[in-house]
Amino acid sequence: SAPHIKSRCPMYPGSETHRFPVPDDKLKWETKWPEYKPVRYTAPSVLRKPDWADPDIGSFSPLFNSLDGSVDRRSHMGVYRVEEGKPLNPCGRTGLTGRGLLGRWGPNHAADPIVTRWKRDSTGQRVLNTGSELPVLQFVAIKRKDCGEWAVPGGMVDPGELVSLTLQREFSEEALNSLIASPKEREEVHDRITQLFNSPALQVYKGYVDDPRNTDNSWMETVAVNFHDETGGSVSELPLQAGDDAGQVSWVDIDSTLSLYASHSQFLKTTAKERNAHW
Ligand code: RP5
Ligand code: MG
Ligand code: MG
Repeated sequence: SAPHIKSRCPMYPGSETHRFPVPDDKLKWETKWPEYKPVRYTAPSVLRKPDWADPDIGSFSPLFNSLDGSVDRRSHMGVYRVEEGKPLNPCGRTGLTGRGLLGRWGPNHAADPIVTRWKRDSTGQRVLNTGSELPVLQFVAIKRKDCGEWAVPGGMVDPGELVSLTLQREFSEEALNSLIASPKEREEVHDRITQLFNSPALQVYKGYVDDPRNTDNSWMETVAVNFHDETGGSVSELPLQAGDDAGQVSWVDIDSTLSLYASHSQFLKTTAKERNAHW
């Protein structure tokens, strides 16, 4: 897999903790590096033992690389190494051990719904990019409250939850604010969104996410799926409203200059290419 970069960001998010700097040639666990002295950090919010987090290793030995009760500890990247009872990041060193802000030892599974429509002018015609002469796609983006970066409205797969449900649930919570709408509104929105999320979709990515929260022992993985409103009559008309961990929500034009959270722009590149849209 490609070398992770954001997983080596100098300051660990939401903390005053500096990662031990890891150069590209020292990423791999197979590369001997006796001088490697990663910092240990697990956020107070995780140590407080919320229901979404594992206990600390020692008192607890989960079934790594398998389905552990309802918690899926298998990686999309294949079998990962476990050393001294701790799982090792499949993309190599990050400069920090422990779990940081992540709840699970090993893979932390998320799902990313990429909802798209064609950009249209006031007469309803699809807008072409003047350079590539290809139609411009737009996707529903949220501004994350934790870091202020724009992102796909993704979220964690609950234990035992089907990924198809996570995709729809997270989109509804973060981009439609289903958490506060009136029961009648909620039903209308729910019906329309259920239709879109049950229409033929395109899986654009499955695997490791280069997320700034990753550590040597805990990392994000995702399944990113594109749901496309071809005619503009479906989700395009729904009122977007930011909710949960989203501060803002907006339709955003897709192109190669997008700077997004984690490795999300990579998912959009695949989406644009697959849909024959401008990138
Ligand atoms: C990213 O974090 C995933 O791609 C997904 O978008 C997101 C899930 O975490 P939360 O939004 O729940 O913080 O790595
Ligand atoms: Mg969420
Ligand atoms: Mg989220």
